[in-house]
Amino acid sequence: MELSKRLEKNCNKLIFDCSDEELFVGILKTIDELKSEIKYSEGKKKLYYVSAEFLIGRLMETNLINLGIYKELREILSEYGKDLSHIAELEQEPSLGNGGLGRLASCFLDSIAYLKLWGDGVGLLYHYGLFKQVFCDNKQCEAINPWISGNSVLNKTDISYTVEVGKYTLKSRLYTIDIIGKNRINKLNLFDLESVDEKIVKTAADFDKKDIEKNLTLFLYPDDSDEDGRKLRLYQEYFMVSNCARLIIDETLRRGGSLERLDEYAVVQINDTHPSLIIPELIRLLVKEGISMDKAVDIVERMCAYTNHTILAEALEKWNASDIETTMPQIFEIIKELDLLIKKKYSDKSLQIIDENNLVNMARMDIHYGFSVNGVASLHTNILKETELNGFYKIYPQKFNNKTNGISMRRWLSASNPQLEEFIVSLIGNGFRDDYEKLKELEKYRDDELVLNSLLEIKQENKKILCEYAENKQGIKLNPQSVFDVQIKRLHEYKRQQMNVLFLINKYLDIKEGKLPKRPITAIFGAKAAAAYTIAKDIIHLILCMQELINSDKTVSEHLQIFMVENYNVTWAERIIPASEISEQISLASKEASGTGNMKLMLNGALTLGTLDGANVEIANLVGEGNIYTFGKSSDEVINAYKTNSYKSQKYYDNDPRIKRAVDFITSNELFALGDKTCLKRLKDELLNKDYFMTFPDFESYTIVKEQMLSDYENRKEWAKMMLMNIANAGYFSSDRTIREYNNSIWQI
Ligand code: 26V
Repeated sequence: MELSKRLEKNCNKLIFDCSDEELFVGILKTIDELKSEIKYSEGKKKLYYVSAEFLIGRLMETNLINLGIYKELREILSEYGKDLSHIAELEQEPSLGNGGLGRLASCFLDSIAYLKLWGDGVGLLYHYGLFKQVFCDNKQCEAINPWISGNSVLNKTDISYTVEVGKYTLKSRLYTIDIIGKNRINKLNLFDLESVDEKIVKTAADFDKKDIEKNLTLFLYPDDSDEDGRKLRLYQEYFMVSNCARLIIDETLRRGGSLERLDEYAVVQINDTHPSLIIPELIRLLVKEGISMDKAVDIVERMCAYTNHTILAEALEKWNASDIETTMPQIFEIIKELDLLIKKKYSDKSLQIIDENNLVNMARMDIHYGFSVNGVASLHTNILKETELNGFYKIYPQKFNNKTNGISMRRWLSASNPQLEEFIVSLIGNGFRDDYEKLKELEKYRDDELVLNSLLEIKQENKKILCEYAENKQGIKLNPQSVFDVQIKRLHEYKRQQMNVLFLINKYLDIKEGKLPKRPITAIFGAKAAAAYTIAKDIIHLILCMQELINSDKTVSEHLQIFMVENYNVTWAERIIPASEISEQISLASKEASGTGNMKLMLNGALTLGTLDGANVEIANLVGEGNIYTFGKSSDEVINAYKTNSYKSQKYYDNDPRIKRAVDFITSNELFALGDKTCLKRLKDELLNKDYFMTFPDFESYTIVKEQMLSDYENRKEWAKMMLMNIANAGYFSSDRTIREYNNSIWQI
């Protein structure tokens, strides 16, 4: 049936007469119909991608793209004066993730389905997910984020398991979200607790942490600064993997597979350590089915692969053995046995699962009892092999491999920047959709003035769209003629948003002294800080105070604006990224495992201002030195500085007047008048006495390179050429490439 007729049938009305809400429902029905017409076969081996987070974003537009009707529908609607992107705005964004790790999992699900591989995601259905960020008195406050009500992407299934854990008997319920690929539909399986009770939540995160039978699937990453909070997280992790293990076993048996050869039917990708308990749980279930312990260990070892996403010690999960013992004794017995086998074999204490402090090291269990360990960018994998996990690399060199992250081009180009995609198609055809490295063909237009001008025009259009969106959402008027300089990512000291603010403070003071930038600058931030992460919240406070100071000072705001978006999420990212011009990737070298925002921004024609960290290194290699702005200490220098404990921040403060001037301003009367003295003083003290992530040593080179970039921006033709080179070389970062690599070398489905 013709698409417009089908839509009218599903809306029960002529398109012209429909409201956006009616069209929204009609489009969902149309998607459901088309989905049900897709025929595909399953296969023998299936992938289970287990993850605590899936930051899926809205689904309508990517579903339409993957069904191949996005463009047609957009055109039909616009004939009737309707705007598909306005209609898509009606979808409530699911709140099931936090940052890069969760967004990566979602890009992977998209590519797995697009490449027609049989692989599902498995996680939890958090009713309130991560908190909603609201700004009050220039601070981040956390509010609950009820996203499920009326959400139509969730399908309730009749699958339910009874999970016995310690003194509890918990009943689960499986909900699924369809992941539409090219002629294939996979699922995101989200387990909920049947007895969960939203009513126990009073305000934001104020709820009884001990009431596991009611709270288990309410929040993602509940505060773990006390024992009850830690136990709740443990229960969540166990609930997730116990359900997943049951699902794997049931699905395998249903298609006639045998548990003795489970590894031929299922492969499990453990996304960071949150799902690591799947290893002892699968072993426990197999033993329960009559398989010997040795055999069960062997089967599970051939099924499980682990991805490491960080080297930050505080983010590598270690659980108190006594907490595991009291909350889940059956699992603890198995972990103890697994640990004993290792202790018998190796005397090296750094290899033990249960260490001398009686902590259970989840990553160590994954490495010993899985067949693959991968890092997420080449520098990161090398650091794992050479330093952090060197002891493991020595005994299992064959297990280690790199899988440089990728992004879904359907979402980060087709859906979020259709103007750019259409322009690319007009230049090189659409063959790149099956192999994004073909974007390289764009390089032949590097001296074509018409093409370069069009790139600048598309960017300008996208900047205007963002300005409108920002004004509607937050009532702020941005200047589309200014340079859009963007830092969007979780707030963490290692990502160094504080370095960016120190630069902006100096810029503010320069302007006050009459030193004006050639062109106005708009600094855009998007970031949530973990609720209990004090210094990260102080950095947000500083950004918001500076935003207020500047925006209420007309003489400055003509030249410099700061805009921090409230509740940064996938939907915001989809608006900001196409409009970005400078991509701030300024983590302390060695600390950012990969980054994926860096890839999205380059694909959309922003130029990277970055340290040689994570995937920035690979971006630099691909685009070549002339098309990226790098600065700062190398990862070797940083690793060495930590080893020798040689860094003292005070010295830099004393010797560099620009550092002193910016840092002192944090506690100036101007900012004290707008902010909280305690927070601002604490932040200044932290920088002066600690600065653990070495902001000061990189500050001078950051300032020089950023100024160079701002001055180069004025040569519009050369800038456009660099934009083109970035877009043309972004194809390597397609998650289709990453998934092909995972499948070829790890999953083999
Ligand atoms: C988590 C936590 C939680 C407790 C407070 C400190 C802290 C610090 C870092 C983390 C991150 C956990 C893992 C993670 O999200 N890693 C990100 O994974 C992305 C996808 O591979 C990658 O692009 C990012 O570089 C990496 O930070």
